[in-house]
This record gives sequence, C-alpha cells and structure tokens, in this order.
Amino acid sequence: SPISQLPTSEELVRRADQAAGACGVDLASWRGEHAVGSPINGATLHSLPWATAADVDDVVERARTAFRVWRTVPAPARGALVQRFGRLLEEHEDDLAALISLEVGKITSEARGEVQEMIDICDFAVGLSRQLYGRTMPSERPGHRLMETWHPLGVVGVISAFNFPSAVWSWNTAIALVCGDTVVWKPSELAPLTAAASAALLQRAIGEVGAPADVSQLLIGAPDVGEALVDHTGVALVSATGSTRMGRAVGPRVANRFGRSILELGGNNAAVVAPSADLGLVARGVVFAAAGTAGQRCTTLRRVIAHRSVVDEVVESLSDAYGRLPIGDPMAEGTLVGPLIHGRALGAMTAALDAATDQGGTVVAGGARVLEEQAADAYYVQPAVVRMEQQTEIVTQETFAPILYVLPYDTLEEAIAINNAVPQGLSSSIFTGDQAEAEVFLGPEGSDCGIVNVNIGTSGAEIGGAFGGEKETGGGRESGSDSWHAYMRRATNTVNYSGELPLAQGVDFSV
Ligand code: UN1
Repeated sequence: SPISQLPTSEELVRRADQAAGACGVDLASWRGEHAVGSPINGATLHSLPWATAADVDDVVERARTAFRVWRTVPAPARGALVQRFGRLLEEHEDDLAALISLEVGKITSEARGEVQEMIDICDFAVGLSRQLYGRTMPSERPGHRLMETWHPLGVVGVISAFNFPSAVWSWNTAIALVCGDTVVWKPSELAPLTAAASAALLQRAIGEVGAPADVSQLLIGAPDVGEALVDHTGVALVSATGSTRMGRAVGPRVANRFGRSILELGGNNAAVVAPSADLGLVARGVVFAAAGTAGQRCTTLRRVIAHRSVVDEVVESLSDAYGRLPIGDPMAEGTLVGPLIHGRALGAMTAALDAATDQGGTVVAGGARVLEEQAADAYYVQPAVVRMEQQTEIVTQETFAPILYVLPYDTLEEAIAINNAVPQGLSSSIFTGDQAEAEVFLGPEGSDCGIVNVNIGTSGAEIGGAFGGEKETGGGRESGSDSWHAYMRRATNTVNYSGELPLAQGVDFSV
C-alpha cells in the first residue's frame, strides 16, 4: 500500500535550508558545484564546494596542533564539551533528523533514532571521561609498583557511510574527544548537509566551553580526500565504515605506515528461527530488521534460517506483513519504508533477485519498483522475501537493499554452520524458546559474529555495547563497552621506590 504523494522539490529544498540554518549552517552563503541530491524525489537540495586531497595536509596539521593542547586538558573537562554537544543535539533533534531523512531517505522515526544514538553516546562519553581506568598489577619485586596509564592517541580520521550519516561519526567523536584526541571527519559525499549541521553543532559547543576550535574538523569531498586521510602519517587512527571493498583498501594502507585502524565493513546478518520460537515475535523482529531503513543498515537482516518444521509458516507470515508495508515519502507519517539511496542500489537489488532466481530461489514477496511514475529519479522498492533451498553464491554476498533470503535447516548444528558460512561476521540472532539452544548459539561453537542476539533481530543495537564484527566485517569495535581503548595509547609503568635495583626474572648483572 504505497503512500502515493511525494513532496515537491521546492518543499524539500525549503526543509533542508530551514533545518541546516537552525543548526548554524547558512546554505545561502555556501555554494559550489557539487549537487546534493535527495533520494526522496531525486531533487537537488543544494550545491556545495568540495575539499580536495590537497587540503588534507593543512587540516591534519591544525588537528595536530589542537591535539597538543587538548591532550593536556583533564578528561572530565573534556567531558564537559561532549556534555554540551549532547544537549545541543537534544535541542536540534528534529532538525538533524530532517536532514538525515532528506539526504538519505530514512523514515522520521529512524532518523530521530539515529540522533538519539548520538545523544546517548554523548552521555556515555561524559561518564567515561571520569572512568578512563588503567590497572595496577602486583610487581614481582619488593618496593616496586607496576601499573598502566592511558594517554590520548592523536588525530583520529573518521570516514563514514551514507546509511548512518551522523551517528557513526558521533560514536567515534564523542569517545575520541573525551580520550583527548582530535577528529577529522570525511563524511559520505551523499550526506554533506547532515555532516555540516552535526559539525556546526559541535563547533557551537566548542565555542561555548572554550575548547580549541580545531579539535573537530570536517572535510567534505570525494573519496580521494578519504584516501589522503588514510595515508597521512599525522593521523594516528583511521576509523572507517563502509564496504568490504573499501576496507580492503584502507586496512593495509594504514597498517603499512603502522597507523591504527577500526574497520566496520559489510554484514550478511542472519536470524535462526528454531521450532520453539514465538512466531509472532519472529515476524515483528524480522520485518523491522530486514525491511527497516529499506534494508540499508550494515546490521540489516539478510538471511532467515528457519527450521524445516516452521519455515512455511514463517514465509507466509513474512509475505503477509511485507504486503502491508507502507512505502513512500519517508517524512510522511505512517511510512515504514523510504527510498533506496540511488539507482545503483536498485540495479544491485534487481541483479541479486535475478541471480537468486537463477540459483533456484523463488521471490515470494515484493521486489518491484514503485512510485516511478511520480519521481523517475527516486528509487522506491517493495522489500523482497526470497525462498531459497540452499545458501547459494548470491546469498553469501551483501546486497545493500531490502532482500531477505529464507533458508530451511534440520539441526541446530546445520543452522549455525549456515549462519557462519559467509565471509562477513557482523550480526546474528536466534529466535528460540529453548534456553540450551540459545546458549549454544551464544557460545564458542555458535555464531561467529561480533553481535549475537536472542529473541530479537540483528539491527538496532544500543550504544552501550561494543559495535562491530569479525572476518570481512573488519574486526573493529566502536561505541560502548571498552571500545575507548582503541582511541588511546597504553603506557606500562614500573616505579621503583626500593633504593635497590633488583632485576626482573632474577637476572644477575652486577658489575
Ligand atoms: C550501521 O548500519 O552502519 O545496530 C550502523 C544498528 C545501529 C547502527 C547501525 N545502532 O542497527
């Protein structure tokens, strides 16, 4: 049941100007040659100038200079900056959410959810600013103390993707700032207004608390700007979110100069549905995880592995729910599925559905393009459910669009093997009423992913946990728990107050 009326281009431009202006970005006086599009109807929202790779040196140098000051500011005082930023995000939640919807097509509730993640990570980081704990260990020598201290690391380069155009930057930035680092951000070129508005709010907070202006910097530009950041020896840590292809390029380049990286790359997330599962819960959990954000989260559910005794019923209830999904203007009330980001995403979806059919699959729901007659340059699709008998080649690939493959299994062992038999390792879940089964899935012989859930879908993680995954997902962890360790350097200290010089391991070296 598509919601049929898409807004006019004038209306979208008006909303973008208003929201950006409210966050402190004056679009009228900031013009260039690079069009900013809206996937809602294909309109051009604005045109911006881009930074070039040649600008990166200067920006990194300024971030390094700011770092020399920022690293000496006590961590709780650094927390005060992040606290102020969090309050400004609360005040401007609607503005930022509007820009996210306008630039990447998220429905309002999910766009607000993204801003809420930003507010939450600020709260988390403020608390963390008084908890950057090191350990002390008992020394084996008398009159000695052994301990570790965590110090600021340096400049953090953040490269973020279109699908979480601001939250992923905020996870990195809020943590990096309380850790005493400075941040240079290369956002997705598909969402520069969201980036500019987010960065402007942080600049406002920086001004208000009197922090060095250059602790946060923004580089809007083409991928070569990101590459220059990746290769810059002045960038201590590169935190990059995007495709596995991108990560394959970034990882070795940063490692080659002995820089650090946090990679958050592709996912191919699965949910196992056991015979004892509450199928009502399954339908709700699966539909949000698979069709939410039009299938464009890295945590999107892409595979359901259902026990043979329930697979038909699962397919039936999903087909039914999919048939009722309101598709259309993401900013209109009631819409649950907005547009794909661009025509290439539609092309990838169509190609994947063709491949799945060739490989023995049956499309049992959705898959068609809609609203084309209203906006030829916008790409709305009905999320698709595809029944597969086997996990063929196409199912092992991440197609960044709403395609859900449903596969049968007979034993839990087999379900786990299917879950793990893809190159990606981000998120996974099991729906079951059997506690022992859940524990096996959570255990060392269970899911090999960075996120493993029970009776809940694969997406929509809270910021308090460490976020990231294994294998081709890249191995990095961002956001909560002890992810902050990656943003600091550890010094191990041995302090001798004995007046003697006993050597460790009992070594004798007396002259
Ligand atoms: C992403 O898609 O890059 O767990 C991040 C989730 C969100 C974050 C997704 N909290 O779905």
